[in-house]
Amino acid sequence: MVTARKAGHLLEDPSLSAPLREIAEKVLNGTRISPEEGQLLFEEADMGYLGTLANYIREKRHGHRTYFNRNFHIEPTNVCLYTCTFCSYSRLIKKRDEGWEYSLEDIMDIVKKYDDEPVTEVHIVGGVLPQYDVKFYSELFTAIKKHRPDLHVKALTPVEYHYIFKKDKVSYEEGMKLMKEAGLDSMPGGGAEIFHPEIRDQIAGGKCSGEQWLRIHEIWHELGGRSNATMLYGHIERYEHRIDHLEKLRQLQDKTGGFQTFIPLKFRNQDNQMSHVPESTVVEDMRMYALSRIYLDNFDHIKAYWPMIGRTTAQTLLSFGVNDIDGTIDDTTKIYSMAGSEEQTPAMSTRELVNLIRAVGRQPIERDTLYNIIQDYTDHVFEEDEVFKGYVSLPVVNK
Ligand code: V47
Ligand code: SF4
Repeated sequence: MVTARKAGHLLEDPSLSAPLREIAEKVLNGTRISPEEGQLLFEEADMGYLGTLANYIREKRHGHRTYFNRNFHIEPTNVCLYTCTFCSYSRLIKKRDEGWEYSLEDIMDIVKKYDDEPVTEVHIVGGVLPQYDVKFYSELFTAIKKHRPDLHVKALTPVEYHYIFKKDKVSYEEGMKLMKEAGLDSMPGGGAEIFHPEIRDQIAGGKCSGEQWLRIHEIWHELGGRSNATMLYGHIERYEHRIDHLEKLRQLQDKTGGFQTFIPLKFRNQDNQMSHVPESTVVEDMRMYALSRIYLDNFDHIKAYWPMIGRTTAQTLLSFGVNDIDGTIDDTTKIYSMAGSEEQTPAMSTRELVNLIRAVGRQPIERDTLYNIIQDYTDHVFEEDEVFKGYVSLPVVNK
């Protein structure tokens, strides 16, 4: 455990500048840091300093507890109207024959493949196309809930919601209410990218703005829903844009309390329009995660999404503010493998996830999407023949 005394050693470091000492004191006292102080941390604080403070907060909040869940993804299509420059996954409409477009029945077939598996969540997200409208998603969520009421539907982002509500001429408020009634349980954190228009217009032009992203989450929170938040970092943004993004999330969280988890997403540069932009170093990744933990004092959880960042970095991040590493995934997402992640076939059994967490001295806890504890694996002994797969193999449907 990093106790206050151990973290307090930072303050005894004679080489520490006065402003960094002041910030460390604030963090150790549980006082919120300002955007200017956040900017200073990005510019001047080294990995050791940030890691010590972030780990102090992590252990104060969660001890060694490290959460994961058993989930699978469904990506209804990889054809998309938009042309985000960081996206390796989407195919333009004119090349739609290179991609896939699932029907409602195709998607239900995938859901049914998991009938005998102990998964608790389906994460649905993909490209934006006109046939996937309010009616389609309402019918889909209703069908999933009818088939398996206890499966948590974590689906779509403000990118899709903004598009379908506008197309079908319903307000955000009416639209989110319809989704809730149809069976939507929570919203994942995607589509946030970088809120600041100076960057957003260059990398994600045409899709919902930062303000619209935040407004849709706000409305969802007002309806009693929970959601996650992300930030795509390490491309053409500057530190001030990262702080602007974190600050807007912190302000909305003060207002609604509806965010559960923040997930920094490292830009991966394979096969996209920004392939010439070098990826951030692992040291920069460590700093980014630690800074998120320090800055977002009103977020309960910081997640390292292992299919994107890789298993070994995810393990290391458990000492840099992270207390969640997402789930078994079951090779059901292509977003990161197509963008050059180390994880080309992202799937882990429960046993593998548990061992990954244990190997770095942390306590593996299986949670559901809303962080209710399903099982504490700290002292669990796996039987030789115990198969906690939580995943099945799926054929690639290519239409
Ligand atoms: O919005 C796309 C990102 C996001 C690349 O809420 C890329 O639990 C890096 O949000 N390099 C979608 N990132 C995924 C997402 C997510 C994933 C896991 C869990 C949760 C959650 C949310 O993926 C997109 C975009 O920011 N992305 N391409 C890329 N080349
Ligand atoms: Fe479409 Fe999403 Fe890719 Fe942008 S990131 S092109 S919205 S699939």
